[in-house]
Amino acid sequence: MFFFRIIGGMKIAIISDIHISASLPWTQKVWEAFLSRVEAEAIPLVVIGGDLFESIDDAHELRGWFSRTLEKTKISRVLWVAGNHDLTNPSTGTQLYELSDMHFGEKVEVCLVPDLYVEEDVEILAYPFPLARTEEEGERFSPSRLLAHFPPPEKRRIAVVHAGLASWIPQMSEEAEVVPKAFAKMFQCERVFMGHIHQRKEEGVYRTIGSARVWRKGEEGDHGYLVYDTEGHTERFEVLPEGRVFQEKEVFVFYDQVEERGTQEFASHTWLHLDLYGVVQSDTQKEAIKERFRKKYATLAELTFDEEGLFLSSTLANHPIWQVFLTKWQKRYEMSPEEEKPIWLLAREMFVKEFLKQGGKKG
Ligand SMILES: [Mn+2]
Repeated sequence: MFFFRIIGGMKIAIISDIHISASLPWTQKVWEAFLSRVEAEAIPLVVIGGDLFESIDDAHELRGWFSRTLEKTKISRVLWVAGNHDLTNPSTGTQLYELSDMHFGEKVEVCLVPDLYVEEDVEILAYPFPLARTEEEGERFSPSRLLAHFPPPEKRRIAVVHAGLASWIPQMSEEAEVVPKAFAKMFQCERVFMGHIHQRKEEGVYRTIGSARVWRKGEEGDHGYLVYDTEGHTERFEVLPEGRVFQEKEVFVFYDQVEERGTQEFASHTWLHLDLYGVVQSDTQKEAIKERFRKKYATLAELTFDEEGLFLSSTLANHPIWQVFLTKWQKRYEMSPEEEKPIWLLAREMFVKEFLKQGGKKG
């Protein structure tokens, strides 16, 4: 006997904090890579947990491209819960457009104020970034006021919000940009997916989606999106390699010598940040060292430097401690047998590091 099993439930792809920027074409590729994966899995619904764009200006400039990327796919709907970057331009502080005036194609629904979306087998409570210019606007985001607006759930309810959770932020009153810890209970949500926080966390029914791509220095770990299954009430994380991986590494520089510890093998999607510290003879020498690294890591997605710990020898060479140490060190190093040389190199590095930490000032 054969049974025809009707597979219930549906999958929802939840992505957040992509920060697509017109000036960074690779960020547009992250979105395109995401869409092709979602389509390959035949997921019909995409929910964006905010900060789809880096700013409202990027949203304005890229809206045509954005709607075209969706037209080509079989994805039927995109629910976009607005984030602070979508609504404003945080870097300039000025704003020429309103998100509500823009169109992103037939498939996209932009959610600007808290709302409830009832799907076939799940309810999605969308809570965008609580941008309020007036007290009246603020009221629309007040969780206690909102309670009266939403009927009790008739099916499993989840939430997608662009805000932090009060309990994650020490000494924070439960105000703007933050939802109270009781949010899930108040609205009877069985899962709350949160954008805005660029790392992945889990606390009770709360999950952060994490940034879909490395947005700034220090965003370590994998970047990607979640696939939520309404039937099993489970979610899984999918890595988006195009969203890059951030790696940071210290490199000791002593004139034209560089000492790089740890791995020198990186995936091509890596953003490698090198912390250069030590001494160089001149700015020309510094540039030459950076150029060497640029060649060495030419295949990586991005290479950046921190040079704050890299000093010109002229600023240190006249210091008596520096002179004593280095003259003696040079002699000992040259006299020492080969197998002891690494120890001497380490001693020099430790001295330079300690000396530079004090700015070469203390006697
Ligand atoms: Mn963000």
